[in-house]
Amino acid sequence: MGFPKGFLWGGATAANQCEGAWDADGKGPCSADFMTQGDRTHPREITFPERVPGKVYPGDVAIDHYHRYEEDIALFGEMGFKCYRMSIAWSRIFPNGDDAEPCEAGLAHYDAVFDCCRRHGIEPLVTISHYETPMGLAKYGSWNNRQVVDLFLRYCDVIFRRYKGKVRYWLTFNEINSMGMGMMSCYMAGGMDPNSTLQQKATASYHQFIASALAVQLAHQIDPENKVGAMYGGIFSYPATCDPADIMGNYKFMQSCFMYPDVQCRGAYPTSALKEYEREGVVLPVLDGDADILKAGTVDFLTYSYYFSMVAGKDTKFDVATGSPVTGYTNPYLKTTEWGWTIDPMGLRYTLNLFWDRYGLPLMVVENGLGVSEEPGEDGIVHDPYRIDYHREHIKAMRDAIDLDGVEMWGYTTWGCIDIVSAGTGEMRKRYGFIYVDADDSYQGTFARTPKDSFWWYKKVIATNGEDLS
Ligand code: BGP
Repeated sequence: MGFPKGFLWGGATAANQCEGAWDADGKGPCSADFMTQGDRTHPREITFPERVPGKVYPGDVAIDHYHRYEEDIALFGEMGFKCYRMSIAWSRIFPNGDDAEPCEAGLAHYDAVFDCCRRHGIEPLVTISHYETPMGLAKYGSWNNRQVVDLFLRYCDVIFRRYKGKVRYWLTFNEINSMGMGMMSCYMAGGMDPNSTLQQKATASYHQFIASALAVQLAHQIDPENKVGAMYGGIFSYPATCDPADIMGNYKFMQSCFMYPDVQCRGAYPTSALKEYEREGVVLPVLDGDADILKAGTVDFLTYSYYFSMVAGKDTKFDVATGSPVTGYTNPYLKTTEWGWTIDPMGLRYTLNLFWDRYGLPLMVVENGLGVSEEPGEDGIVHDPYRIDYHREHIKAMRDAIDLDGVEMWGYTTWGCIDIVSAGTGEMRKRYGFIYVDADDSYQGTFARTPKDSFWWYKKVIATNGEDLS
């Protein structure tokens, strides 16, 4: 009973949100390098192709993980992490995306990071593309252009060979469904023009699916030990009422979101998505042989981020033009965070069941956490019982899914295991970590790392393989 032996407990980050060193050692400009800071009410701005003097670009310094990874990974080791989900910055390996040769300094950096993980007994789980696209690819139209599939595959080929034996778990695209969502999302998901049309976003998604399927095959070919997963950005909704019209409205909304894991897990587009595209006049850029590529490149496991649940119904239209995930309903049964995200541990069990029943693939929750603005107390320590409660309830929900429902789970990596930049707002104040980082919203501070109370709690959870949640 309980979590299986070898369960991958750990935490997660993304290069653009923690590394900083945005132009160090040959790194080229990436999508994140043109995103300013926003806040709860003002979205981040995208200033590509310029960087505007005087604006805060949070990824420039972030938490300086690029230079402090040894200290950070040692702290993860101290917590007993079995797994560290991180991403490689593509623009450290191919600074412009289409360079003739990879950048040795970038490759050597991740060698050192993976070696450091191994020294601490930590299995790296590597996201190949996490909201960080070399902006040298913009001249191709980014993912609108099939050539970018080849450039991505070249990047994969280089990292799969270089890190063979050091990395065994890979995720192709972070929250691949972001491509179909709002303007900022398609920019984040693939360096796309934020004003991209539905046709362009559908084309870009199509190319990412092909790229992902080819990457799965390449990874297996280079090292049969490799396991490659999909990563879905956890949008889930409940029907607003039991009115059949609400049930159908919610179902249609979910169908449009599940198109992404459907393609990656089943190897083909669902008919509902094809019909929707047909109605909208979208034509997918299918080449001969593509159907076989998608079929042969299904993933080994499915991962997702889980922060909140939503409500949808008869008035919900998945706005295909803006792709906005706002459904028009709220859930009176759930409390929300400072940033307005519902807190719904049972929803986690629900979604684990849903995906297990739908695909029968092993699952990992690779992002989950509570973003809070918090300060250390007089003793210099952040006391965060709210974070402990949050994770305790979500861990119980996973345990129920495993014990009571028979769901197969490989692991759980909490989001922002150390405080990092918020992807949505660029704020530092939205903190998820078990480790406090002394940096403010202007990215000033000592950058000292201090364990919060939750650090010691999570350490105990891992040491007891999820038995002791007290
Ligand atoms: C996911 C992203 C992450 C991450 C997280 C939390 O969508 O994959 O990169 O940041 O959300 O969001 P935020 O940072 O906006 O709180």
